[in-house]
Amino acid sequence: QESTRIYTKEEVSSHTSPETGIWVTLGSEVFDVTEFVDLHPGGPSKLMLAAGGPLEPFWALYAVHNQSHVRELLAQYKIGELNPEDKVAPTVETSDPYADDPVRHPALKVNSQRPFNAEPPPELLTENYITPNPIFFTRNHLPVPNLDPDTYRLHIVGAPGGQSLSLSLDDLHNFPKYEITVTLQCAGNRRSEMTQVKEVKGLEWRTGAISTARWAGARLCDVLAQAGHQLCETEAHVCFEGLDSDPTGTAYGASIPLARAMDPEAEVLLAYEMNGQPLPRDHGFPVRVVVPGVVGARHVKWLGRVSVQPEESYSHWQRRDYKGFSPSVDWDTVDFDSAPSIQELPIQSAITEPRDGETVESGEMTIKGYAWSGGGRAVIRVDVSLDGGLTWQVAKLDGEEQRPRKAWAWRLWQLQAPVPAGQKELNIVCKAVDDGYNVQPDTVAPIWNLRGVLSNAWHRVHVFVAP
Ligand code: HEM
Ligand code: MTE
Ligand code: MO
Repeated sequence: QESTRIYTKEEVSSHTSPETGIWVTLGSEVFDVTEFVDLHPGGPSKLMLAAGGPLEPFWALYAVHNQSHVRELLAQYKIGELNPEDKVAPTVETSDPYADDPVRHPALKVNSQRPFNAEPPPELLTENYITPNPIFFTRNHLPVPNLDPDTYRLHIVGAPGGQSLSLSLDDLHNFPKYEITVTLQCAGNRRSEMTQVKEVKGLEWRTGAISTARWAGARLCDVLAQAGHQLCETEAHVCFEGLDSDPTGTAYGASIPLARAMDPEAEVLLAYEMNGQPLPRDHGFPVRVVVPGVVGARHVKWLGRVSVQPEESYSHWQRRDYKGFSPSVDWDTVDFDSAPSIQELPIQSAITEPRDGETVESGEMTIKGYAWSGGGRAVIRVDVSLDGGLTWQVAKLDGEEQRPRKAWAWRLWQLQAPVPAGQKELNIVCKAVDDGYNVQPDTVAPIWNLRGVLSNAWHRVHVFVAP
């Protein structure tokens, strides 16, 4: 018969390093998570904050842990129970760091409340070519900072021989103003389809982690030039830091290659307006980076600091996340240094109407969706099938014309088609082609990856036909 090992709080608190083993508690249970630390999807440094003590105050910040798969994972590391006499001191009443988050639109489908992550429902997403600000998808990793526009300063670290800048909002407005239409897509868009193949770690985005706005602001190349930066022969990166930070004071960060930042044709913006309005708080008020054609993760919000460095940002989100791997790589074999950070995204399209499982009337039907490709590549065609991919019809592209090599924004598309007679069910499929003739893979399994990013297989919805 097994007897449960009992530990005191003091014993637990002395296990905070790889040498002693790393222990944590949840409720009255004790866990040795030494082996898990380097595998933690949120990064080892975050997990280490809880080493030697209770997880509760930290997990209160990151509701992503309130899932059965996380509890099951933790259970594997259980080594015993806390001494019942050794009363767990009531943890310091942590005031809710999210209490000051903005009020959100009720139409948003919330994937996580704290931090806030939400997507517009598909039928609203393609209602407008420009996504209205209140329903633009939101991907936050941390509480939304509340920044005072009057005292806000953007720090630009100067080049050797140049000068560092501390720019107020007025200073930024004094640079020439550019306005461009750019689609932002999260690397995790359509992750839920990957989850159906095999579990992945990440938010369950459906087709709505993508939206389009008109962004206005100063060009990053103009601001960098004023700080003395120029394109150099050696590889260099522009690192961005947000003013949102976690309990350790670590800010959200990311970087892009200097070559893209300095290229006027790449149109990278320090944006202070979204669809003619000051940026909403959720989208980076007062200033964010907009990197056309590049994955959402590099469009750093609440921008505080810009520097040019010989290497990519050391941020967790640049180095330990937002990378793609072979389907057979798992959390115990992954080597994050072996893959490049995601920058440009592959060709993508999805059906927004009708919805999966819907019943459509016989006669004529309308199929709607979006299509977009990274790196400024234009969408040249969207093919739609009503019979699971046996035969195809070409959809009509709507929305703004795309500029060659600067196709930063999506095309919406639609197809009016007669519902094939005598069918009780339809398997509707869409796939897009960009101007490099890149196509989407037909199924998701061969592109499955442990983080569930780059999910761009043919999009399929199954509908019933009303008798
Ligand atoms: C994500 C487990 C401790 C912060 C996750 C996920 C798992 C996990 C399984 C991925 C969940 C999903 O996306 O479905 C654990 C375990 C812990 C632990 C077993 C303790 C032994 C902590 C601590 C912190 C933390 C102490 C913060 C101080 C995070 C964050 C993410 C995360 C921020 C989300 C990463 C992202 O998607 O951006 N954790 N965690 N975790 N964890 Fe933990
Ligand atoms: N910038 C900061 N400072 N903090 C963040 O959490 N999330 C990134 C990026 N910029 C993030 C950030 C990610 S992963 C995405 S997809 C986009 O912001 C989402 O931008 P949105 O919320 O305006 O749609
Ligand atoms: Mo993202």
